Amino acid sequence: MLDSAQLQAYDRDGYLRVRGLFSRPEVGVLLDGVEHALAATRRIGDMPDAAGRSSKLALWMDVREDVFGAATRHPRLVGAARQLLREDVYHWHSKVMLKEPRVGGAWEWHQDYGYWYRDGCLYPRLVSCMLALDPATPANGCLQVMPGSHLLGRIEHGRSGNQSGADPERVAAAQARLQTVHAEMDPGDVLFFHANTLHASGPNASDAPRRAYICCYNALSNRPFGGKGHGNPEPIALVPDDAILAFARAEA
Ligand SMILES: O=C(O)CCC(=O)C(=O)O
Repeated sequence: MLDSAQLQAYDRDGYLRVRGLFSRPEVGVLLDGVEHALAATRRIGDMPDAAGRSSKLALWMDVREDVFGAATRHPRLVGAARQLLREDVYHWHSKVMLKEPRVGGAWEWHQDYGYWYRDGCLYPRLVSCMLALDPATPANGCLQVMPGSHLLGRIEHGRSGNQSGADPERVAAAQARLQTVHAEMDPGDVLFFHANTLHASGPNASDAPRRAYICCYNALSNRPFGGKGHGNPEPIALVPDDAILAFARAEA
């Protein structure tokens, strides 16, 4: 359960980092899923950055009976998303970001609502929950956020490499007035951020991967018009608190 100081911080800043929301053993089980099951069960795509560097990710909209489905339906994520959006939520989509050592590319400054507006969501009433699977630092391209940028409203987005980037003139003006914060994270930390929060990340210049699971939830009242959008706009059936650990592979 988030407390009122955390809710206030999220409302003010447009993001909230919760340390150690998931344990190291839970992160270990998720990483095992990334290393041993992801490539076989999900399509891994590439959205090169403006410099042509590879930004690999797997993105899906369904919820399966696997370790990622357990994370999607986990009470610690769904409960926080419900609190932050002040209503019930549904699964919009999930991603595993695979920022590979030395070659993993950047993500340009953008708002997620820059994408999701086009999917028919009338309101930016979605939240992204970024669960760190590796330590995330400036050296390996941790997420950067501009506190308070969620109050700017939706900014026009255009193509930037294979990605969708916010209007660079507006981004520069916002940078001149707002701080840029490097959201450093340890494995198990979760960064919750608003759909209009400006965020970006640099390339991975280190020798270690920077992987993260990002689950996005939409408010149930904000289902897109015109039959568009992602996910299935139905309430989520929660899993028990130990559901991720239940996917631990037996020791060989
Ligand atoms: O993984 C990252 O560094 C960027 C993620 C991101 O920008 C997003 O999911 O919208």
